[in-house]
Amino acid sequence: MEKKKKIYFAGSIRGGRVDAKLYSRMIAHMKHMGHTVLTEHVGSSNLCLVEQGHTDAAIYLQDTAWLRESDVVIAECTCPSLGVGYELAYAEARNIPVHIFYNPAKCALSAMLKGNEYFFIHPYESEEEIFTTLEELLI
Ligand code: 6K6
Repeated sequence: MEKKKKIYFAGSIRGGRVDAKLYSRMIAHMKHMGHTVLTEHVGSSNLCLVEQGHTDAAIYLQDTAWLRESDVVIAECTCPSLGVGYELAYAEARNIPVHIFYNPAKCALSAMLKGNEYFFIHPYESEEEIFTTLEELLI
């Protein structure tokens, strides 16, 4: 029987919000599959308003707790982000599986991710490919 997963979705926030709508569609797709996405706010369109209520220390404590609780990390890394890079290394140190999506037409993924055999790397050309891959790996 299919196991519903707790997913930590990682995507750029202070690194830039150019792909925020894509994050939101990826999160909606994973929820539609019946999984729990612990970090839905990463796809939120009015982040500035929401961000005001949280201290950085509270964000760090909450996110690292969610990472430890997660079954898998799904990251969209086309827009580079220090926070996402940190989260990926944090997950690796705790043996949590990490899947990284990026569009090679728009960015050159860091060698620190691409060169690390621990990470499952998924280059894509179209958004449809992302959804197909998510369905294959989240069964
Ligand atoms: C609340 C709601 C939306 O935004 C907030 C406050 N900010 C953050 N809240 C939760 N997680 C955050 C916040 N800022 C960064 N992160 C985490 O770091 C997310 O899990 C992202 O995957 C990652 C983004 O890092 P930066 O360096 O691009 O900000």
